[in-house]
Amino acid sequence: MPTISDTLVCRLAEADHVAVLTGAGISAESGIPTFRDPDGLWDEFEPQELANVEAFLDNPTLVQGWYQRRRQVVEEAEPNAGHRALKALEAHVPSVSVVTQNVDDLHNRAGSDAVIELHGNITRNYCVDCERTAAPEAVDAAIRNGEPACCPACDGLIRPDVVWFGERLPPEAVERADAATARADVLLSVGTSAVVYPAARYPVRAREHGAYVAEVNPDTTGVTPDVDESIRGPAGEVLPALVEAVADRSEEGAGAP
Ligand code: BJW
Repeated sequence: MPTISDTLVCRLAEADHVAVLTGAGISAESGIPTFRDPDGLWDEFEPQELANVEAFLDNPTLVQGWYQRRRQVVEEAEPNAGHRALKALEAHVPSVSVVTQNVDDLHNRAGSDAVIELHGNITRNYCVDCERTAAPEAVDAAIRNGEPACCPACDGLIRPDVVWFGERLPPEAVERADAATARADVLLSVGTSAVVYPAARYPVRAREHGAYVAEVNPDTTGVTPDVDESIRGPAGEVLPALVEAVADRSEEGAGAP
């Protein structure tokens, strides 16, 4: 098990508010590929070809099909020990916000109370023209017939509710994430390469506001030079050990005269 400092455990046990920035790495142990690792999604596909609005308008059937397959992988996946540990942290810290770049819904399914989805959610779809929500079954049926999935109400194209490059993040999510990271006593950056903005700014921003910042990742990331502590290991092992250490420390504190 990689070393976890006493400072981090103490700061978490004493924190009023913890913010956790998560990325694809936390879901890797649930069998969902990351983007930029070897064997990641973008080892096989160019993001320019699939994850932007121009690609979608050029070839909607291709892009809808790619997202439909990824949605199916996500629907079959289960939250892992890392997601569950973040839910368990709520028993020891008054307020925990999970600011996620992931679109896989696994923090919600693990039961985390305050999940802020910066890049949307692949399980939802909407019409690009009338913005009505579209049922995934409508997409599945069209793809089966080799046709672009279109809105039953206005015939507009249906797209996944995710944020592509060059698109604005949902303003309400950004507002909540800004507030959560500015008031955090501790920020954990978990399973993200921290190269995509504006999310990658949050660890730096939290530290500027006085938070203790730690990252959990087997590899170095874009924010490694800016964090107080790097724990080099998989989230599914490190986070349960970290939360157990915080629970032990909280119990010791409660028992103190
Ligand atoms: C493990 C592990 C284990 C493995 N345990 N860890 C400022 C500076 C420079 C550029 C910009 C800037 N501001 C904006 C930009 C442009 C752009 C950007 O950031 N470009 C950079 C690439 C340079 N940003 C945008 O375009 C954003 N929009 C925006 O800023 O709009 C402004 C605007 C204003 C007004 C009007 C209009 C526009 C949008 C960004 C959207 C990102 N979308 C994607 C795709 C989502 C849909 C989909 O799923 O297909 O989001 S890109 C992709 O990257 C996805 C992810 O959420 C995101 C981050 O990736 P993540 O999660 O970090 O994954 P990986 O694969 O990179 O890393 C995995 C990590 O896990 C690795 O470190 C592993 O080591 C680790 N790991 N196993 C723990 N078991």
